[in-house]
Parts: sequence; structure tokens; C-alpha cells
Amino acid sequence: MMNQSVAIVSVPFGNGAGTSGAELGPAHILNNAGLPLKLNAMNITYQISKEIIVPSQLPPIQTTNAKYLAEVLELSGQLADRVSQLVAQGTFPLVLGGDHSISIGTVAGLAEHYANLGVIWFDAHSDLNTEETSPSGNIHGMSLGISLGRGIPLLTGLRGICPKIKPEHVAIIGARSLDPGEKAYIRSLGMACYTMHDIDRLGIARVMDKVIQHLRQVTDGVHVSFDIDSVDPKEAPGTGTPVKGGLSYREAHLALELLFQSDLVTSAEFVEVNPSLDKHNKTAKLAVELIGSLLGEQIL
Ligand code: Z70
Ligand code: MN
Ligand code: MN
Ligand code: MN
Repeated sequence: MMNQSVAIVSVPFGNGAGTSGAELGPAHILNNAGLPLKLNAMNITYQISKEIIVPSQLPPIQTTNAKYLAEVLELSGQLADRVSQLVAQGTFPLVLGGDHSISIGTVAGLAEHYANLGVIWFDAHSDLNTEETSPSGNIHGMSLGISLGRGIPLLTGLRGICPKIKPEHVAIIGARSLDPGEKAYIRSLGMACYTMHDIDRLGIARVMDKVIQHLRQVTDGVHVSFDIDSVDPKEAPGTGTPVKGGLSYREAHLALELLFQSDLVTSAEFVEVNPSLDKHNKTAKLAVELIGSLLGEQIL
């Protein structure tokens, strides 16, 4: 994996979340928490790709319960273009959010290159709502569903590939706050969803071994979509929707260390760092450390 050069893409977009502040994430991860220093210390070759220009105050598209649909649609198209270009160039896209709605664009760009893309979705939530099941109307709670072809046609149809990913190629890890419509959907598809209960019982290492073993057999690329709220709020207080009972500091690192060792991962995004809610930049620093583990930082 790391014979590739990493291309960092900043996506300062927060309109998909109910709380503002996630749009400040990329700048904090890069400038305040020192991602470049970490990559330099690891001898990783990287480029900082031009920041995505985020749309704002577009005219509303349609009567919809989904908030900021016009902005999410425009942003998703731009990000899909960029991610697709970076894959075509042979680089490893590392996308920095921003709220989790940006995943719609990241995955759309990846889907142009991988017919059987695996997605490992670390999250306290499952982001599988539709306009109908969403309690909030926030699109960051719908993004995984949209990539699976569930929900708003303008977004599921992006780039003419629908669905972008197949349910049997997805693994959700760290779930502990699911809405009724999301639970019903996960059960109906038999989707792999490793809840905190499962992680407590099996341990994160066995969970990761199962996910890696399965995805190795059925996918042609694996994207890691890491919502920082998968980690316990004690370690990651700076996020819009903290949920207690999350991954411990070491569980999160071990999961990503094992993914590095698997040599399966072809792209990643880190989302939902909200510097406005953070304490001493703790959450942005955690994101940098976790990126280090995913990209091969070794303890010894
Ligand atoms: C809820 C909804 C969500 C992140 C909150 C919350 C979704 N299920 N996702 N924070 N990252 O509004 O759909
Ligand atoms: Mn999420
Ligand atoms: Mn979440
Ligand atoms: Mn959140």
C-alpha cells in the first residue's frame, strides 16, 4: 500500500451535519495537529492536493426533507472528479472532512475505478437513513445508504453508476446509535455491522480479521471511511454527535494497524472532526495519530 504516494484532499464542508464546525476540520488536521510532520517522520511521500472549493447558498433544488441538498450535490460532483483523477494518477487518496456527507463524492469517484469496492465504515452511527427515515434531515446520516443506492436519486445516480457499492462489500464497525429504519435495512440485507456489543464480545482484532478475510476474497479495492465519532468521546470530544461507549484509543489504533498489515486499503477519509467543539485540539490530533497507524506507523 505505501509504495504509493499519498494525495491529501481537504474538504472543508459542514452543511451535511446538524452542528456547524466540521468544515474547520481539514485546516486543523493539517496545520494545527501536524499531519505533514507525521508523514514526514514516517518517510511517506505525499502531495497536498488543491483544497476543494465548497459551494454555499445555492438555490434550493426541490422540496425535500434533506437539508442543503443542492450544496451536497455540487460538492459531491467536485470531490468525485478529484478522487477519480487521483486514483487514475496512481496516488492513494486521503480525504479530510468535513462532515460524513462528503463520502458520497469520495465513493462516487472511487466507483469509477473499482467495480467491487469494499468500504469499511467506522462510525457510532450507520448513516443509512433516507429522507423518509431520517429524524434530522441531515445528509451526513444518509451517506452510506446513498452509496448503496438507497435514497435521493439525484445523489444515488451521481456519475451514472448506481449503486456505487454492494451491501456484501460493506462492513460497519463501532455502531451504537442506529435509527429504527437503519436497523430494519441492515437486517433485511444481512449487512455486516459490528456493533460495540460485538466488539466487546469478540475483541477488535477478531472483528478486523473477519472483515479483512472477507473483503480480501470479494473486493478489488478497499476504502476506509473513518467517522471520528466511532471513537469514545473521552478520546474524541470534538465531534458533532458524540455517543458514549465507543472504541477505545487502542481499539481504534489496532483496527487501523491491522488494516495496514492487510495491505488491502486503497483509499481513506477521516471525517466529523469538529474543532469548534474540541478540547485543546485533542480530536484533530487523534485523527493524525490514527492516519499514522493506517499508513503504517510502527510502535517498534
Ligand atoms: C442520525 C441522523 C449522524 C454522524 C450523526 C445521526 C447521524 N442517525 N452521523 N453524526 N456522523 O440524523 O440520521
Ligand atoms: Mn458518519
Ligand atoms: Mn457518526
Ligand atoms: Mn457526528
